Amino acid sequence: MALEALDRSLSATAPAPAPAAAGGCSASGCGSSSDQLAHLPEHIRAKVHNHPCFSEEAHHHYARMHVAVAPACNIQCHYCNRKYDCSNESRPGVVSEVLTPEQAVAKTLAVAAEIPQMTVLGIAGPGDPLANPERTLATFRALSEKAPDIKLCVSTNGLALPELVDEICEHNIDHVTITINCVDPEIGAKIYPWIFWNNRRIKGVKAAKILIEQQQRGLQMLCDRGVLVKVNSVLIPGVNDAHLKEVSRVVKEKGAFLHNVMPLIAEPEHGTFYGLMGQRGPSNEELQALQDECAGDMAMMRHCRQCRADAVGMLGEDRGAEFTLDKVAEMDIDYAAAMQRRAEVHAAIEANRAAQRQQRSETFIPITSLKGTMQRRKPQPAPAAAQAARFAVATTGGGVINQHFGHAREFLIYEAAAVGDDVDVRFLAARKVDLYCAGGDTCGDAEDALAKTIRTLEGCTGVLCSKIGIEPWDRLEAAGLVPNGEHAMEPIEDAVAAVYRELLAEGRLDTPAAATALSA
Ligand code: CLF
Ligand code: SF4
Repeated sequence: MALEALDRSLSATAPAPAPAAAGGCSASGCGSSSDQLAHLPEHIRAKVHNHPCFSEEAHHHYARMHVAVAPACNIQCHYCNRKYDCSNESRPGVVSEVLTPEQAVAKTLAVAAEIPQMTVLGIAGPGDPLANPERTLATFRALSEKAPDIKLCVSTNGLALPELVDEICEHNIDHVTITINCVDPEIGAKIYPWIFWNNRRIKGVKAAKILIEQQQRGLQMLCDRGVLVKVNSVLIPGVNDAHLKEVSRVVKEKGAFLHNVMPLIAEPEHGTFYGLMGQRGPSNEELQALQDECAGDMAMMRHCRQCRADAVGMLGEDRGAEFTLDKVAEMDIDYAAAMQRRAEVHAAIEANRAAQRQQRSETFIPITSLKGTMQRRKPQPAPAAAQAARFAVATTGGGVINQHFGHAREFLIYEAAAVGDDVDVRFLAARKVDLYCAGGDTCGDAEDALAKTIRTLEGCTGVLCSKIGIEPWDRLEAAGLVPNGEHAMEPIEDAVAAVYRELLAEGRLDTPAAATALSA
């Protein structure tokens, strides 16, 4: 691995500077979403602690990659065009390069050496991995021998699942995602026009009934064998939106670990049935409302990026272009040596996570003045029953605020709310934006991009980033958003709690933007 790659990953995960005084984020009230795994038994935590999809905290630190070895599919979804990747697990619109198992293994070893924080190899398309069992299982088999430190993960529509459960367990595939959009065949018939089953094409309600039965059987069998199952559901307004709470209840009862409700992506240019019929996807607010409703029944995933079937890197970034087949062929990988470096990087990441947890529990909230002079003051209790407010955060990972506003391709949305004397901070979603500033002479469309970004951040009260220019600062303020560049390299939840307290103390949460957040 190139030394600078190791340096980059280590510096990205270096412990955040510890504040100088004591007080306590927990003690002073930062209810962190990062402690979401604390209640789980040790053996489950060990399985998910470095899986960026199964653990929200892990996604700040660890990366995943997909290898596109599975071209065929055994069903048709109305939101899928076979020219594109399987949209059960990846967004439509980009075709993947289909790999042989051998090519997939070579690529995985190359990525593991170059991106040591990559911990999970997933197969998620471009068709259905279990409709291509030989290619999928051959890839997993080779990787479990050659790269035993990488977790294996597969995503499926579930039709072929029950018959393959034993092999999945044999290959140490500890994480399985099943896309379950319904448990009612009448609703299923509106989503799936046909399935291919026992060498026959079956249509309508009968097809949906078989698919649902197979999905539920497969889910139960995996849970009975201790495999962690995540259920993905595509939220299709007017089709299954009122039904997904029931789906959540049923899959939780069977033992699913996590439910990931994803928005339908349907554009006419994708050529899908829904896209051509004008079926709309949900708004951010509709998606979040449904996730909140389902959350009463089970743990929800909210940080999904609907990534490509050949995605490489941290969630939200795509480094696939660095690992095309020709580039991989030129790399000389010593995987034994790479494993040593991977272990060092993982140890550094875990030390960083431990330091952040410690900081959350021991330090007071740092407060900075809007003029930029660092000040500290004792934590001030938030008034009881104060309102919730949302904040958009620019980060490249590591769990800290470390990205320039103009370089952000996405913002993480957090909600802060006073609960008694504490401030509870929870992660809500990731929202993609166009790059506002690419540097040099490429900011020609910056005006437009900024206007779009501001629209994307609708409902937020403030924006936290490591730095921000004067012009976007003014534009954000004019749009009713509070920009803040004062918390660079601080843990996200601490910084959000600090800004929330500051605005609350100054009586600035009664702005229209804050009101929008509350009414959403
Ligand atoms: Fe890939 Fe999926 Fe495994 Fe993750 S993705 S197979 S569970 S390693 Fe993750 Fe991407 Fe969302 Fe999938 S962010 S689309 S949930
Ligand atoms: Fe497309 Fe995936 Fe559905 Fe198959 S399961 S039709 S590849 S979205």
